[in-house]
Formats: sequence, C-alpha cells, structure tokens
Amino acid sequence: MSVFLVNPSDNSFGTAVITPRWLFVLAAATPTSVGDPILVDESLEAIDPDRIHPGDVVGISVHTGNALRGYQVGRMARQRGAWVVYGGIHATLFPEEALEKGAAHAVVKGDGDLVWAKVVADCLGGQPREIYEGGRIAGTDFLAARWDLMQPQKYMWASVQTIRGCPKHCSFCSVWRTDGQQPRQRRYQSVIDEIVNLRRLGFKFVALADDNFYPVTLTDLRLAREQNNQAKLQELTAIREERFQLMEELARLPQDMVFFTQITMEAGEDGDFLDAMRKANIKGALVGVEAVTPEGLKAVYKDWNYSGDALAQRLQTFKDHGVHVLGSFIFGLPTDKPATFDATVKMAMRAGVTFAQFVMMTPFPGTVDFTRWEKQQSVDPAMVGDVPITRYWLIPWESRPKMFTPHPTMSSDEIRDRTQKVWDRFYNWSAIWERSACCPDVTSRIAFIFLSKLYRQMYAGTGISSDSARRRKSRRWARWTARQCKRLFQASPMPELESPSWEPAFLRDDRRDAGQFSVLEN
Ligand code: B12
Ligand code: SF4
Repeated sequence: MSVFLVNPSDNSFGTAVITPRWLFVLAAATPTSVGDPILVDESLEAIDPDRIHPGDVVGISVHTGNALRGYQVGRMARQRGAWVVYGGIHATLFPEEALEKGAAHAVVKGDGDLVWAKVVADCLGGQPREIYEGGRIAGTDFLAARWDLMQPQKYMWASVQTIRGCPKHCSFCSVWRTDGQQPRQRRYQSVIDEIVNLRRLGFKFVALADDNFYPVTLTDLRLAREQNNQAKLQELTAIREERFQLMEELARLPQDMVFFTQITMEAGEDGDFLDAMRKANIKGALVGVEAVTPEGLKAVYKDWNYSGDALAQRLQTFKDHGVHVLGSFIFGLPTDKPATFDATVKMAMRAGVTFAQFVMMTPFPGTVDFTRWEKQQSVDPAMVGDVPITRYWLIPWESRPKMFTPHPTMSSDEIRDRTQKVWDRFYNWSAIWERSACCPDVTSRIAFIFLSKLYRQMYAGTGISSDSARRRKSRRWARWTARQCKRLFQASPMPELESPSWEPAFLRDDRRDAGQFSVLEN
C-alpha cells in the first residue's frame, strides 16, 4: 500500500510560486514504516486516478477555496478502495462536511504533525476513527518538512514556518480562532537547519509562512510594564528575544538568500526589529493595510492600524529600513464608497509599497464576519441552486457569485469592476517601471517587472475575464510568465553548506512514531 498526500487545485500551471508547506510537513509526519509518501500537488499537475489502489491511504488538505475540488478527489479515491482522510483549515471547521461530501473515512482537526502517524496506523489496521483532534501543538513540536521529496525545479519559493497563531482579532481572519491567539514559536535551530537544507537544494528564496512574524509589539511591552504585570512582561520579552535570535541566525546564512514574511503594520514603529529583519535578509513583508480610512479600519476591528498621512509614513518607514512592503487592501467593506478605490490606489503608490494586492471582501468561515453573515442569512437564506449562499464553496465555479455579502450602496459588479481597474492601474507598465528603480541592476529590474506582471495575473482573481476563451488565454500567459520567472529564481545548489552545530539539548523528536503528543489548550 502507499500513502498519498494530495494538495487539490482546479488550476494546474506546471510551475507554482510557493510550496504548499503542509504537504512536506505531513510527509515528515508519515511513519517511516510505510515508506515515503507520494506527494501530488495539483497546482502543478492533476492527480492520475489510476495510481490509487485499494488499501492506500489518501490524505487531502482543504482550505475553503479548494474544498470542492478536494471533495472530488476524495470521492474518487474512496471509490477506488482507498482510505480517505481530510485535514487543513476547512476540514477543521467543517469536519461533517468532509465526511458527507468528501466521502471521508476520517478527518483531522487542527495540527497534523503529531497525530498523522496514528491516523495512518488506524487506517492500516482497518479501523480509523471519524474525527481526530490534532489540536494546537507546542512550537517545539513543529516538524521540519521533508524537502527531499520536493521537485525543486517546479517551485519558485520554498516555505518555512517559524511561528503559528496571532494575538490580534481581525474580523475577516480566522487565524486567531483556529491557530489561537497565543504565539507558538518554533525552535530557531530547527528553522535554520531546514533553511540550510533548502539552500543546499538550490533554493535561495524562502517565504516564512507565518501568520504574523511580529507577535509582540512595543505597545504590548509598554502596557505590561504600565500594569506592572511581571509575568506577562517576562513572557513577551522571551518571545521577542527569540525572534531576534532567529533573525541573528538568518543573517549568518549565505547572503544571496531572500526571505519574505507576513507582519502587522505596528512593526513600522519598531526600528530595531526592522533593522534586524533587513540584516536577516527578510527583504519583504505582506502588511495587512486593509483600508485607508478610519471607518474602514473600524469595520474590520483593525483600528490599531494607521490611516491617511500617518499610514503613508508608516509604510514608508518599512522601506526606509530596507524592508519592501506587499500591501494588502480589501474592497467591498460596508464603509467603502466609489471614491475609496481611487483613494486606495493613490495611497498605495504614495506610500511606496513595492507590491500590492486588492482583494474583495470574502466572509471566510471561522471569522467574526462569517458568523455575523450566517446569522443574518438564517432568517431567509439566499440559495444558488440547492446550495445556501453561506456554503458558497460548494457552488460550482461557473455559477458561484463573485461576492457574497451585499454592499449597502454598490452592486457586486461595480465593486468587481472598480477593483479590477485598481489592479490595472497599480500594475500598468509605467507604474511597474517606476517601482523597479529599487532594483540594484538591470537583471533584477527585469526580474521585478516579470514578477509584478505574474503577481497581477495570478492573484487579480476578481473574475473580469469571465468568458472561457479569455480565461484560457490568460492562463496560457500566466503559465509562460511563470516559467520565465522560475528561471530567475533558480540558484546553484550548495550541497556543501553546513548547518551551525547546536547544543545537544536540541534533538530530533521521534515521539510521533510512538503516537504520543501533548496539545496546547488556548
Ligand atoms: C503562507 C500562507 C499563504 C501563502 C502561501 C500559500 C501556499 N502555497 O502555501 C500565500 C501568501 C500565497 C497565501 C495565499 C492565500 N491565502 Co493563505 N495562508 C498562509 C498561512 C499564513 C500559512 C499556511 C501554511 O503554509 N502553514 C504551514 C502549514 C504546515 O500549516 P497548515 O497548512 O495549517 O497545515 C497543518 C494543519 O492544518 C494540518 N493539515 C493541513 N492539511 C492537512 C491534511 C491532512 C490529511 C492532515 C491529516 C492534516 C493537515 O497539518 C498541518 C501541519 O500541522 C495561512 C494561515 C494558517 N494559519 O493556516 C493562510 C491561510 C491558509 N490563507 C488564507 C487565504 C484566505 C489565502 C488567500 C485566499 C488570500 C487571498 N485573498 O488571496 C490566498 C489563496 C491562495 C491559494 N489559492 O491557495 C486563509 C484561508 C482561509 C480559509 N478558510 O480557507 C488562511 C487560513 C489565513 C487567514 N487569513 O485566515 N497564503
Ligand atoms: S489578519 Fe493578520 S493581524 Fe489580523 S488576526 Fe489575522 S493574522 Fe492576525
């Protein structure tokens, strides 16, 4: 029998931007007794059903966007006699749905690092449970990924996680509810070992796939001090110190390495942290700006963010410290007006953000926004065919609306149209050319231009090219650009690169094979 791990996707580009980390972590969690698992990333290539045989174990990860495709794969695998197991954020939130629509034998809720070995053993024993609680494991238990099973020539960026959880509570985000508000830091030695491993393979671009790389703000420290809460102060200081330790170690890695992460805007007031990031070669960060007006920020429970001139200044600070910003903006908030679109793109350009994404307000399950919307809909639920709109991920793509929550003054088409125009304006040739001036030489300037166009093509999914001919053409273009970009990201492997030697206390933990683990409650 074989263990398959499948990352479902409707779109296969042959090349992908970032490695889906869960695939390689679950590979590491697979008991050695069953051999290496077979990894299938459908964003590269769709799964071939003939490879699945009776008795195989098929692990499928679903987030809300790929749940429908995931369920298709699961039904196919079960029909072929395999054990079907789901995990990932969507399965954690809707385990019954995976059992019913995805033909699951079992669903893992929460982290899979430690519980997966038990699930595989139970399947092989013929008696899997329906639900497994993977829980929120301690940072010291996070597994390093099995990069030896990756096809390096297929990905531009690798992904390594250094921390899970986020102390904030934004209304549109599920992270603080599923991953918890208590930051769980991985041991920095384990992070560095994994990155060294990736550089040996020829990866110099690594995304730090963290919810929030800056879990302790200066304000948090000040408040703990003012409240004379010594225990809290000690805890926060320890987390912060470990962040700095990690960055010091990153700074010792080969200097051609480039890291990218996700961070809150508050880091903009912490010059020491930004300087440490620059030294660590963390050259860019996704910053959730969300809205450029105070009303918009209040609507998403993010009024600790800046707006207006202060916002432009704050974002500029990142750049001044050598950290490029990928600004993330949301459109479709109840407070948005037609003028908001123009104000947002102008702000993005004025604030000097290097990349930007403009996403349409989507109520993701597990968020405050989703709960509120589901409650509103419970009275007289809107339906698309026989699916309630609050289960929009089950609606086939062709008939799925592009926006789900009605806006008080603008139609969905108007919001989509205006959002698309903002993407076009931010990523027009002359704007990209101007921004590319941040590159040190001609080659990197060309890389920057390609990457900007690819980013726009892959992520501006507001659906304006709704007819299939235009969609096909746009996919062909994205495929071609992705291939060119891949070349720009390639580095020569450094097989001789050595890991620092760590103290003996830092040992590889093999408790997973024994099925023993502890779960944090928070
Ligand atoms: C890094 C990241 C990205 C990166 C990289 C994506 C990639 N290729 O990997 C980028 C920036 C590209 C990205 C894009 C988007 N992302 Co994102 N992303 C993340 C983030 C921060 C970390 C994901 C990660 O790699 N974690 C590390 C791995 C090891 O953890 P994991 O995936 O949770 O897997 C563990 C468990 O879930 C479990 N598990 C997972 N799968 C399986 C399967 C089995 C069988 C088992 C047993 C267990 C199991 O075990 C794993 C190990 O413990 C998460 C936040 C989060 N906390 O999940 C958001 C998150 C997944 N993203 C989210 C969203 C919304 C998006 C976008 C739609 C944003 C946008 N508007 O464009 C796009 C969609 C892109 C796409 N088509 O997939 C949401 C998803 C919400 C939802 N309900 O689906 C999340 C949860 C963040 C949020 N704000 O709520 N993302
Ligand atoms: S959007 Fe970012 S800052 Fe807000 S809760 Fe989610 S991870 Fe934290």
